[in-house]
Amino acid sequence: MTTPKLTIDGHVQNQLVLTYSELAQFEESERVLDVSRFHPTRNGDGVTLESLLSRVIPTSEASYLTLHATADDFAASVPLEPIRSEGILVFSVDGQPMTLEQGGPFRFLIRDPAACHTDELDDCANVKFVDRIELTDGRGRDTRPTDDQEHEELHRRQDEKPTES
Ligand SMILES: Nc1nc2c(c(=O)[nH]1)N[C@H]1C(S)=C(S)[C@@H](COP(=O)(O)O)O[C@H]1N2
Ligand SMILES: [Mo]
Repeated sequence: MTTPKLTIDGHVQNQLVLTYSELAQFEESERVLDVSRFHPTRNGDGVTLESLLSRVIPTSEASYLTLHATADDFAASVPLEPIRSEGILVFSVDGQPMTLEQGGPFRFLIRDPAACHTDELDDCANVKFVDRIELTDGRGRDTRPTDDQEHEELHRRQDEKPTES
């Protein structure tokens, strides 16, 4: 099996490719332990979005954070400024790499998301299986549902195929 990698690219000074073991070596102050404190139904440990951004250094053109999940062809694009202090990248559960069933190997989380499709920073932007974080000039790819019906359909599809969703 190949080692899962997370690419951070787009409008950045230094593109970066990270693995679980590299993320596990981040400084204590960059870590976010036990995300169930923010989301009772979710768990695991991560690092702050800010710690990732400080390594890639977004350029002045970067205004959106576009999160890509190749595994199920899902994407969400959120404005960079408000997400900076709110974003977490979860990569570990119980000291082990986060599994696909848990939404891993990498999962984006917003500390305090709005209800689904009520805001740009909503629960639907908590992208699972993220393999690429792209800094974009304006809004990038976004496949999030835009109304209740689309949202229900997406969740129905995920429930039918739990390991792929
Ligand atoms: N890759 C991927 N991430 C995704 C989705 C998806 O279909 N694919 N659904 C989103 C939606 S609509 C919601 S509400 C949350 C649900 O997260 P949960 O399963 O942890 O409750 O994940 C989001 N992240
Ligand atoms: Mo959602």
